[in-house]
Amino acid sequence: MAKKAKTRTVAAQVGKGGELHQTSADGDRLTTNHGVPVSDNQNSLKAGPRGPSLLEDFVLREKIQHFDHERIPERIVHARGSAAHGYFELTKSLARHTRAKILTEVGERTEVFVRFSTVAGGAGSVDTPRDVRGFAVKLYTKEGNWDLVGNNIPVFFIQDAMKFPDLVHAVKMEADRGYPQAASAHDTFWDFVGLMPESTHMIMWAMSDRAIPRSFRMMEGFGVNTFRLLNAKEEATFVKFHWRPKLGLQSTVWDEAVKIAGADPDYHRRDLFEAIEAGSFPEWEFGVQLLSQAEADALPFDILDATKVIPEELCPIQIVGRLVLNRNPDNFFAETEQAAFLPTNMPPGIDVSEDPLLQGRLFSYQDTQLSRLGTVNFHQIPINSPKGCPFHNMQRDGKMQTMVFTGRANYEPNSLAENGEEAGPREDPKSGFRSFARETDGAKVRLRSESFADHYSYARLFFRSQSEIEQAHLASAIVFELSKVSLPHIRERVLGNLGNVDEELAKRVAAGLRVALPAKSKTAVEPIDMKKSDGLRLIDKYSATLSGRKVAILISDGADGRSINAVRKAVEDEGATVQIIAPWIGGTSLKNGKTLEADGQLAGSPSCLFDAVAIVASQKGSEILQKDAAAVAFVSDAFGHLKAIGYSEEAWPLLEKAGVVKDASVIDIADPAAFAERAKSRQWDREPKLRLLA
Ligand code: HDE
Repeated sequence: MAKKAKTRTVAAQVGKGGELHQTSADGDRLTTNHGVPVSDNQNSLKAGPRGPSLLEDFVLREKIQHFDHERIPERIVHARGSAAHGYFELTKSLARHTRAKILTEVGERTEVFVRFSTVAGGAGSVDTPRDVRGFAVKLYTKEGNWDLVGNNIPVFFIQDAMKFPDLVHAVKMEADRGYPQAASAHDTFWDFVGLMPESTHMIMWAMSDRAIPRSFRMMEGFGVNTFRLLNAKEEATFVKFHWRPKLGLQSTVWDEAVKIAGADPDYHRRDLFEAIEAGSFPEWEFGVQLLSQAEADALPFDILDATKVIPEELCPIQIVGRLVLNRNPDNFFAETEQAAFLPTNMPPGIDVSEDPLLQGRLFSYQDTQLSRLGTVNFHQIPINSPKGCPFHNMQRDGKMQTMVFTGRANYEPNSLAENGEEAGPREDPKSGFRSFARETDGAKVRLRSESFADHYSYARLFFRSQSEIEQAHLASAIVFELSKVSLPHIRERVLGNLGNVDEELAKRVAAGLRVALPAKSKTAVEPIDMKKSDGLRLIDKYSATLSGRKVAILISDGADGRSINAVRKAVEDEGATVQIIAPWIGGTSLKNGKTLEADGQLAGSPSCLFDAVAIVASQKGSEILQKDAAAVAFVSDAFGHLKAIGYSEEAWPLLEKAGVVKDASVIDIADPAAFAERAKSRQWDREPKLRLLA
């Protein structure tokens, strides 16, 4: 009997966002893109069974041609990224400052799409290079999309958009050799940096552990540029936007980041996807720093200068909302790849400032979509369309026009309605977007304002505000990067600039490189000493928690199942997920004769992929593990990456072979709760004993 054909209509496949959804289960019959049923999807049309293929074969040609064009140009920066859907909810109204509904309607949930990214690497590059991370949020508000396209570092390398192409050329693969991929540790980047002292503050952040995050879920986000809020009376307030992760901040250590890159190039992508699949939804608080014009004028820097932060001590961050990511994209290409974030997307009540970096961004993002997505109609791609409200205007036609506009009126004003009035949408002076009526004066000039001239005070503030271990990481990161620079004069120039930040820092870096310390470089403005800001630290912001973290239990044949379960329970109770790692994926024979399947095979699951590890082995099992370099490295890396290591007594010889020295985070799992407690943090005081830091 013939199978009953599915009768799903196109309408039934329309998704929430208006997009056409199709799963491979839709429809029983394979067709061409134009609906012609296909009789054979295995063989091309040939002149005889062994003959050449025929040009006539439109089925083959259509299939291959579509495939040939599957890729679109990757983003020129931020090409490597991962995204998720979720919602934003306002918890405190900012009605005094803005008329934007998204910031005044408390409790309303607004759909969002958030894309995290690295900056320098290509779309296929690894997730854990030392790099800034993008934190781009598209909020589908009732008054149009609001794209808050930020980073995980609150400042930027340059002050004026004019320098952006130079910066990006310098950091990307070098022009002649096409490498290094996704790395700032090379001549051209540090050449640019040395010649552009305004980048020094950002360099401090980029060389700090912020640039090697543990997870997208454990990063802060910043709008970076200064924006304005506008209230109903057209009064303006300067605003800086912040996202703060509920899981706390956390980074990797550099050696760990390097090893993760090999062990799992998709480390952050997988982490985000798996967390959401498991129902562990990442969440951020949404905060604002608000400043009046007078308060901005009183700052020791220009609020339009994106190379400066406003220390929290000067202007506290008010938490006014939250962001939750609770749904993975259905299709990476359709959503994550085609998402187009535009800093020009702002609802009425939010406006830009004159920050010359932001001003350039207002052009660039719209423009780049034309080469990436190929048409002015990219706003019709479902991920980019407003979902919180309709959109209407008289723009028509263009490549890939998917809308069928009806009626004669495609211009405004017109009088084509039946009653002789105007047909179609009209401007709304009251609720429409209005720019802040800022007075402008002065001559048209190509100048950098004098108020942008201090390039070192904030770099100094940042460095001096860091804890000892963070300063050591920062100095060591610069040593690492400059060690990859081959031209001595480039290193020298950077060292000369560092002298203006902090003489001690410059000395430490020079000593780490074993080169002579040059004289300080000349400055446009003598840096000043500012009051230290604890808010600029990172490690202090780590939460001691296992929530959202991963613990590995490495087991051997003959391991005690009760011990394994006790460790598992102790860390799971604290919110961690557990993976059993063993030399064999198929099954390890436990002491009680039962078999336990592993979640990961040892050689493919090194300890760098976990936040803490426990080794539960029998004596014999431990002897076998000691002969396996992967097992020894599993332990020695966990130790080197300052992680808690739990061990069964029989496993101790393996730890010894791996060079483990007992400290507060090396714990006998006879006390699983103690292990779970230590697993919540890193053992920072171990580091100076096992790593040469600058
Ligand atoms: Fe971007 N940036 N950018 N940028 N940027 C792009 O837009 C640009 C800057 C940021 O997940 C591009 O759609 C200029 C600062 C993120 O799709 C491009 C300048 C900040 C993303 C572009 C800056 C950012 C981008 C490339 C200096 C933090 C990824 C593809 C004036 C506030 C968005 C695209 C996503 C992407 C231009 C500086 C963040 C070329 C000209 C500062 C998170 O248009």
